[in-house]
Amino acid sequence: MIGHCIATYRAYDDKADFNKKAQGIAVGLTVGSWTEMPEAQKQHMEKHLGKVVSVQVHEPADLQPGERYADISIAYPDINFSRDIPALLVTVFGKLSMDGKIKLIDLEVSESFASVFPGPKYGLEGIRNILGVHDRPLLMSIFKSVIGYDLPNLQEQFYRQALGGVDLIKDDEILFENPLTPLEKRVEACMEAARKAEQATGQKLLYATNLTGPTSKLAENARKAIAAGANALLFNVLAYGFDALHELSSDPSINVPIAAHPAMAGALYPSQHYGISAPLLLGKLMRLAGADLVLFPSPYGSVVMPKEENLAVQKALINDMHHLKASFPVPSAGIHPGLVPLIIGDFGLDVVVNAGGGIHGHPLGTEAGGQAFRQAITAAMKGVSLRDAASQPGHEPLAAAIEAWGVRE
Ligand code: 1AE
Repeated sequence: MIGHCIATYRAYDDKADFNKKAQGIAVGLTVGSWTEMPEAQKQHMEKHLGKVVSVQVHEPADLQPGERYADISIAYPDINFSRDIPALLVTVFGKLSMDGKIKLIDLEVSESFASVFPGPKYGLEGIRNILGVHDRPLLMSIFKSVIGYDLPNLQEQFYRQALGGVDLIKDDEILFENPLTPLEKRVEACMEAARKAEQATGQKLLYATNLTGPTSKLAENARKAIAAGANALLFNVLAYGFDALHELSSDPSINVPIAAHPAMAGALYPSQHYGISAPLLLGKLMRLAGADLVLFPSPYGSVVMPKEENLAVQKALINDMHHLKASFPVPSAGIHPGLVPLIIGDFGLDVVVNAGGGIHGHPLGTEAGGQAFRQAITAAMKGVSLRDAASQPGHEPLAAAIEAWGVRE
């Protein structure tokens, strides 16, 4: 029996016959034409023919112009494409992505297609195991404004972040190979700071160094970083394509967690009418390609995503999906301690709270920035209001953060 991958689209049109449109997609993206095909050829081509699974037209009585749409699901036979994400995406949304108001909203890949993807090597549980932290959300901080920094300054910024009690530190995604802080030297300097901080905090730490360079050098650069001591990687997945992540994550010698950065995602998911939905782009596809952690905007910070969509990304990362481990959700951008109760309320404990400006911009400094987040996490987990927690002795970092950024109810 042939497996199928099912693609679901939302197509907008005020007048179209959506059943006809669905049939056109199913045939057009597989065998090309059907009715004109000679009977003998039809028998041979049947196994390649896409099938319309469902067409649900949204057409309430009070419909306004521009609001009529249909959700169309098409099953594509697996034998039409090789088992890689580029082939899958070009089949289901190659030319179609440019053909009117149509957005790819979901993909259900077959067991057989999924079977060639190892997915996240570590995933959510694996990262918790590495860090030895199982009972609270993790805290990640982001290097900020380090272009033009030399190694001692970078190391100092790393150390200050680490002393604040963060579990992960990621490079800024715009830090590329450069003469002042080249990859291997950067890793050595930061891991030395991580060891020093561990002596003070007793806390393990993952440093996700930015894996950059031409595609042909990515694996080599990842191995160099790991040989220099890197214990995690940051990767700008969408600038390279999902297949590049798949190559890295399925390489046995790249044996550290990979954090997927969403740079460029805004060119693809936010439109109502075009592109690829956030839960598919930043959820399912990132996970299938092997991201251990996935960053994406939250409903609350400086770059926002509607809450419903945000929670759908989270579900795509953690709900059952074939044999794939769950990826760690990392809602990000403009996060400060006053948002922590909302984030934990939405995501539960299996979330990485991630901040750059919300740590480095703390009025008492970077170290206090991390401490304020840890205090906010502890208070939110106990159900204590942040303002009450901030009034307790030793909670000056949280009090100063609230003074600076407030608490979002
Ligand atoms: C959605 C990605 C967020 C990110 O990479 C980043 O650098 C955030 O920085 P802050 O927390 O907004 O300063």
